[in-house]
Amino acid sequence: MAHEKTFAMLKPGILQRRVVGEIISRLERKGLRILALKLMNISRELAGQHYAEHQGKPFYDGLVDYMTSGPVVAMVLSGEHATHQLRKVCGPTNPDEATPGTIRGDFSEKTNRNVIHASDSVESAKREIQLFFSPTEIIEYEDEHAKWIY
Ligand code: 3AN
Repeated sequence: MAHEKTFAMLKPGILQRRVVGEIISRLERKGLRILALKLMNISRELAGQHYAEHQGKPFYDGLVDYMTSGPVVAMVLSGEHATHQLRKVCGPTNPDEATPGTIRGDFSEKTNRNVIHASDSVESAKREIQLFFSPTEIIEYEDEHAKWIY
């Protein structure tokens, strides 16, 4: 089994909309397991590191303004092919293309407010997890239910 860790972040506004529990439920229902979870206010520096690949793009400044505009919910998830599974549950970057039933399809209207971040590869997940969490914040534990999911 290719078990791996991945990174997700519910973006600003999510607490005010009171849909954090509903979205996390969808991730759990898919079989993803929470290993770390926290509320954070992101600094501009951290937002810049996280979105380094987008520096210089027309939407970059607005993206950093938005990501630092209120608390986010950051998490480390694990599961078989967790990065791919998480991306599928989220749906495409542009909510216009996200089908109903996906998180972005159900909870968002615009690309610049697409509700959730999900790592796009195993390598990105490793980098992002290290940016947002210290090793002691990631909790490994027995999972007696895994045999019913995998
Ligand atoms: P994803 O989050 O699906 O991996 P990326 O990495 O291409 O997508 O984009 C990162 C974030 O930048 C998106 N979640 C979105 O908030 C914002 N973004 C990407 N493309 C655009 C765009 N064309 N206009 C506005 N915001 C964008």
